Amino acid sequence: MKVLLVDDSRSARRLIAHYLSEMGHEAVEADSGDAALPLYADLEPDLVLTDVDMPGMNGYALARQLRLSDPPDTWIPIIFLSSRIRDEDVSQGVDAGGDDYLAKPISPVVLNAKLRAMSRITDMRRRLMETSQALQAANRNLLRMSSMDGLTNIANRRAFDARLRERWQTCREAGEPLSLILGDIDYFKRYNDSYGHAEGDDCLRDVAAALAAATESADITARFGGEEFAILVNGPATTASTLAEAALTAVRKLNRPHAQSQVTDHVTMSLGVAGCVPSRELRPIDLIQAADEALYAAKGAGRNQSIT
Ligand code: GH3
Ligand code: MG
Ligand code: MG
Ligand code: MG
Repeated sequence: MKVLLVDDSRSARRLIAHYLSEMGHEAVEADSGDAALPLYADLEPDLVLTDVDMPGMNGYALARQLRLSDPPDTWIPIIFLSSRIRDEDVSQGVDAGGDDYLAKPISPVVLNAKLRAMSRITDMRRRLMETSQALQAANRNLLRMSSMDGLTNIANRRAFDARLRERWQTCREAGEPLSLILGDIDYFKRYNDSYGHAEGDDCLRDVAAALAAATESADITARFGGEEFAILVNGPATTASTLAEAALTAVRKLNRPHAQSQVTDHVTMSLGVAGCVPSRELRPIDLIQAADEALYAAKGAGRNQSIT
């Protein structure tokens, strides 16, 4: 262990430093509380051994300062050394942030035992912190994954539904318009039939990436279902229409062959756009239904287009 040893008495420091090095620990010495503070910050010791009675900042004040300077989830053991150990001293030492009290003159056997006890706790703490950090990272990862579509790597239906509820509420309170684009790939069943399901998956990934890139200004672009996509837009239907045209163009520009399509010989998409100002009389499902009706109309009007 790296031990910060604070004592105004040079002879006391020498003796304890000698004990510490015999026990295989590294001692860094400070002759006052004021000298100890910057050392503590620089060295990041594993443990602090401090005298109580010192000119200037005494051991208790030092302990309080150290605890204040520590980030919330760190804990470096502080052990007081004093020839004066009354019950109140021990109590005061603990209140100042200390963990134990050792009587001077120091017994090397007791000192060694206390250091072993403290290092047992710090080791356990370190392991717990590592486990907790690993769990937090895993949790963040799970959270991210639970809102992402596994095939296309864009937002999934769950994330879309949650976002729609959020935006609906906010727009309703602010009296602002909210719009939705629903898109569906044209003749995708035929695509699967002629190119195979794996190629179909690849097509979905390409279309999703093209849509996401073309609709970066949207609130969220998500895979809504099999080969259907939903794009939520903060603004009126006219804004969403412009974005839908951009999405349409982006999919066309993929130039992905689709020999069995009845529209062109490349993969295309149909889009339906709807907008509203959310109110008490309306529900999010009404916006979805309106966009779905527009999409149905786009399909009926020959596909490869967007209808508002
Ligand atoms: P329309 O132009 O009217 O939309 O015709 P369509 O063939 O695209 O419509 P339909 O809903 O009949 O077919 C959708 C197809 O999408 C059927 C299904 O096999 C396919 N599909 C849905 N999810 C996936 C997927 O994850 N991967 C692949 N490869 N195909 C999928
Ligand atoms: Mg002293
Ligand atoms: Mg469909
Ligand atoms: Mg389709």
